[in-house]
Amino acid sequence: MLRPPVSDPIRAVRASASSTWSDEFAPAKAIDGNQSTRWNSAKDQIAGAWLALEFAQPVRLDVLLIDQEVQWTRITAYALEEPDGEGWKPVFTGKDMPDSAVCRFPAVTVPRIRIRIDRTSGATPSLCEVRAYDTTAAAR
Ligand SMILES: [Ca+2]
Repeated sequence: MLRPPVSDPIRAVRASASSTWSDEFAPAKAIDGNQSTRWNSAKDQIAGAWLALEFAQPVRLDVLLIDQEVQWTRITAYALEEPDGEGWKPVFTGKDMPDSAVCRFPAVTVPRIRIRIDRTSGATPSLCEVRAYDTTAAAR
């Protein structure tokens, strides 16, 4: 199993989300390098909630590390999606996300990627940190 750091994370320049609980839980809190800050979706938004990472230009990546907040709830069904025309298509689907998820998928070159939450164990989803990696770079 991959453990970080295998390489430096690919820096996301911006994070956006389907909704936000409050300014304290803004999307940028999921890419600020601080495990004690987090994004949380708006009250009552669970299925269909998403958080997207945006890059300065298209980047190649094949791993996403996701640290979720588990004090109140756990994400029990989710997908990672790449842009597809005007929409999105999944590159990875997962169930019962651990505290720190290592999501590996066939490498994609994309300007953005998003985590779509389909279900949780109860409350709204919350992500402390999300980091993208290209673990194929060392092999090239
Ligand atoms: Ca954070």
